[in-house]
Amino acid sequence: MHSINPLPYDFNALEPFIDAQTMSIHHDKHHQAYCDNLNKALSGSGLENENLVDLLADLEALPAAIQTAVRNNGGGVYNHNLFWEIMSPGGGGAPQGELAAKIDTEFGGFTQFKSAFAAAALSRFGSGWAWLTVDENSRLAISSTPNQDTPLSEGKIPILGLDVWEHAYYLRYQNRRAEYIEQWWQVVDWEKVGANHAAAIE
Ligand code: MN3
Repeated sequence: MHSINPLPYDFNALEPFIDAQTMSIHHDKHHQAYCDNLNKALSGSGLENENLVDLLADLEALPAAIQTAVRNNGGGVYNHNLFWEIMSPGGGGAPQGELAAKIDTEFGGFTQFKSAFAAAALSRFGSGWAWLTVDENSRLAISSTPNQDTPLSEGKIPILGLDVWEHAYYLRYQNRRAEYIEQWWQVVDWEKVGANHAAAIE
């Protein structure tokens, strides 16, 4: 049985950038529903206790009948676990150390990185995610996926992700996705993203 990680802070901890009601519905209803549906899909498959990362990394190895359900709901479980962790009430600021140096080298600076990431998040049509990933050669890349697709299924490790489904921002920002993205930087926990980066390049 899979379960979702508890939020590492209170529902209202990311106010005013992300409101408490959005966090509550997003974590307790949306995220929990992905998990319930993942468990339902895996039930009876013999894969109930497989590691989620392993399942998502090789979707084509799964029985055809559950591929789509695992892709959507397993992705939903994994993506949101990451999302809660890379935010914090003490977030904002800029990356430090090795990750900062790499962002400078690969994107030309933190400002340029943020613009490119925001463009990926803004141009995702409909529901999906924007990502900062690490590939097998330890290189960083910005990308975007539809629905709950995860970079794990493309052989990349996500270290930062932004949920741009309307359920992530509609109560506070309505149709103003650009404003949500701009405000979201204030809650990004760069220390955690740096730790994700360090783990990904090990
Ligand atoms: Mn979501």
